[in-house]
Amino acid sequence: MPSYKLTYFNVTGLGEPIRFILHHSGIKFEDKRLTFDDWPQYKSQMPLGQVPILEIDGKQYHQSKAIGRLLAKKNKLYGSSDDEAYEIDATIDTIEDLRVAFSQYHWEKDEAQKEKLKAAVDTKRPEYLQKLEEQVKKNGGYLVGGKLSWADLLFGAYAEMLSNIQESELTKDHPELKKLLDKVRALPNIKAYLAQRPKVLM
Ligand SMILES: N[C@@H](CCC(=O)N[C@@H](CS)C(=O)NCC(=O)O)C(=O)O
Repeated sequence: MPSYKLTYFNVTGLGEPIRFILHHSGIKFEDKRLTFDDWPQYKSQMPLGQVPILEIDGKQYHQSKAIGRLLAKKNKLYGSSDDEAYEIDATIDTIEDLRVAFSQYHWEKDEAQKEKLKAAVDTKRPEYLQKLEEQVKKNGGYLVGGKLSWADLLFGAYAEMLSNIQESELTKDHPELKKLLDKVRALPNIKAYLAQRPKVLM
């Protein structure tokens, strides 16, 4: 049995979809959560000086989406055909674009620039969520192919942070996405993980 270790911060950002895939797939792993104070001593050990990093039997894997794809392929969460895999990739890119817009807004310190970034989020959010809403409606309650894929898990993992940033539930105006989110959070291993997860910083 390979050994898995995920190193990331105690937040629900780029590492959280990886945690969701590992938990959902029943893979035991060490969930190492660095503090921001500890980070300087770890940075130089990481490829590109960033996290998340997944280690499988001591080999380091970097880049969160590449790690997600690798795990999704190994655990049948990457569709049933090349076309479905493409749909999953495109959906993940769409959700990631939205996450980046939220994140840029959230971390911006300059007030004038922050206003501009908020306007960008306010334009992008309804457009992107509506597209995803229609996708879920068309795909029998999932984002792609009528069954669970890592696109659903990534959406479920990011929704909490995006809701925290906008200070209201991300899916409040999108009933299909809300149902999807509830479904992901009710998956037995995800539910158990969320129930015992340490209190996250965001
Ligand atoms: N493209 C990379 C981005 C990784 C990234 O931006 N990681 C941030 C945390 S979310 C980080 O390590 N920040 C600390 C630093 O750059 O010193 C990925 O998807 O893994």
